[in-house]
Amino acid sequence: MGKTITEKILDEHLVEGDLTPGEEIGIEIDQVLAQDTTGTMVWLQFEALDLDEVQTELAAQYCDHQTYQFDFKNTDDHRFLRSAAGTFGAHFSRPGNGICHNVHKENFAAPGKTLLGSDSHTPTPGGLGQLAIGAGGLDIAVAMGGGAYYVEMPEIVNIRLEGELGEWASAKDVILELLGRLSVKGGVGKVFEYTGPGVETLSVPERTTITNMGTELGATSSIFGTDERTKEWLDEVDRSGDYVDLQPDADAEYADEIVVDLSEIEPMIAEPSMPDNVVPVREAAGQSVEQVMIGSCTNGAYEDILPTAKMLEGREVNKKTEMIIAPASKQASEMLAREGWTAELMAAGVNFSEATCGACIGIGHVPGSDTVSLRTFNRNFEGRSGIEDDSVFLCSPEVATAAAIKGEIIDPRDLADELDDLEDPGFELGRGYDRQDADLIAPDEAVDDELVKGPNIGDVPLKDALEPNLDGEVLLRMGDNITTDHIIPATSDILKFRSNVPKLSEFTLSRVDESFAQRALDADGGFLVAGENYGQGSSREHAALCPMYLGVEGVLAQSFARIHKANLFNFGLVPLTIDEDDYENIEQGDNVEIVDDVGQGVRSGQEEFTFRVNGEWEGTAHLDASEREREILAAGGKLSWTKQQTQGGSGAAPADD
Ligand code: MIC
Ligand code: SF4
Repeated sequence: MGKTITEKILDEHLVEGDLTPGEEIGIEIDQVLAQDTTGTMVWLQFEALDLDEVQTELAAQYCDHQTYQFDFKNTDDHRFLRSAAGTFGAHFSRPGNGICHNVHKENFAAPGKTLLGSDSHTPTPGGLGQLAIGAGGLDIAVAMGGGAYYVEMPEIVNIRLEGELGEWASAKDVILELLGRLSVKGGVGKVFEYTGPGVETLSVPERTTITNMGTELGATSSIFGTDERTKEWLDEVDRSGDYVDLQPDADAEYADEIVVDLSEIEPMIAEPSMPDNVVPVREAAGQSVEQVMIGSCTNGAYEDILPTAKMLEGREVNKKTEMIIAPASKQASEMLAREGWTAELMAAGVNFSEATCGACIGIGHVPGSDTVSLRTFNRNFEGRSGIEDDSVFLCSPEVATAAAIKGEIIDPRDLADELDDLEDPGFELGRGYDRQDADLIAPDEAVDDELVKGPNIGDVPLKDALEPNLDGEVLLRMGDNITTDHIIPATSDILKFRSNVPKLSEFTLSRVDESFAQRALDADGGFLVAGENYGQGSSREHAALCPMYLGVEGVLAQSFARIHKANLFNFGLVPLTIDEDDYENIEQGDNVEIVDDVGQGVRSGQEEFTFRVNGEWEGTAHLDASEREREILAAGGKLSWTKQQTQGGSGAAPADD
């Protein structure tokens, strides 16, 4: 039987299991990446595992999320990260050099290789044929130590692209269209593989916009094959030697096929406050816009900013709108500056930010009260921009720029009718990419050889082995699609504590209920209850680590997002699924007792557990876990388990051992 692109790469990297969807597989990881707000935990855990040298072909540590260093704690984190990269053998990208996914794409991403990253948008370089997966920091630390990465073998879905994008339609509209069709949980347990005649009409930066935002579908990863367009990109970034041919076999079998006719795609927009809240721009037209932002790992590349520059040439940003461009990499800023576009854009009324994630997680450029902000980003979860009740729309650079010119949401095709000299800027691949040597420190150029820890950098908390009895209060009952931004927000006032779990824990679920952290501590144990897709969004393991620190023992939810569920296992919290009726009947404050011996049940492979609520009624909860995940739970988390394994001779042992 023929193979898909994903199966070909997985086959080459498989160290455990077989490629049966739904079964756990272990794969060898070639490259890893970490960013500043997850990276500190990665290296603290690397250290706690007694590992002393990176074992993967390549590891890269980026400083990209909080580059403004509002607080010495951020600066200390960056200083620590440089020292860790130097000490253990990773590349270091300095604060301001750009967003991990973009700098990685420009400098290191390679077709056919596996990449694991402590950021949920790690699948970005799937656009050039790399199989890239986001994971929690502890999984990154273990992979960097040479351990395999374990994941449920996904179903491979063929997204067949036909036709060619029409005027004013862009790659962002393609992924928004898919989000509208499939929803934020439509990709859970899946890899989306893009095939068909439409693929060759898209260049690598357009493809990476699509693969980047596959994360919003909940997908394990998204990938394109390689072709002349991949060669063209690798030539531009001076890495043509990294090219390998990657195409699905003609008789490859897919679990499903979704056809997208590119010629029918029109400008789309995601309305507040979910990325799948998608409508054609014309349906949202007329709303006044106070802020427009171009940037983020989705649409902050040189190729995303160029259309804006062309549209604004000889024009001005509307007087009632503020427009900010945050290039995704310093490379993009530099190219725009060299070509004179920066000056043009400034003259048109645009402000530039440094190359950072920043505003995407509420750091800077927080929208005003009751105002509309249009962003080319990938997430618009409520409050993520830094203000509660925000009104953030997601769209392409063309749609965002049209709104900046008009001062209100407008389909760029309609704006082009109004202004007869406005033309579709089209797509143009950047020329003159140059390796960012000044801001990248290679392992052999390291300037540190020991860890430097500021006073805010704490230890990694550990949990005891799993108790036989789980019994406690429902500390919080939540609805569907609770994001990791709800569990541990990422705004600057909170982000500075990512290396200090006791302090960070005080903010746990504060966006849902301010009293939560104190109540959890007082209750000395208990449960969280949620609806569908609990923990969607970020890879931040703090969303499991902090509840664990506060004494939460388990989560009862209708379903879980992939990375968050893995993080719950990694920190010893039991993720149990319950059906809708039981979910409806449980109330906050109820007492839940797992009737079975959990410690023994987890170890012995038991899948169904009876739980009793207030001693009055009983329900059934399911534990969907591999043998390895059960061992991890029983040990109280992956750190303790890996140490036990390493002492016993496996665990973080090299994948090819
Ligand atoms: C995000 O987009 O939510 C983040 C901030 O990049 C996170 C990582 C983090 O929380 O540090 C992600 O996507 O994994
Ligand atoms: Fe940064 Fe936003 Fe991309 Fe996350 S989604 S990596 S915060 S730009």
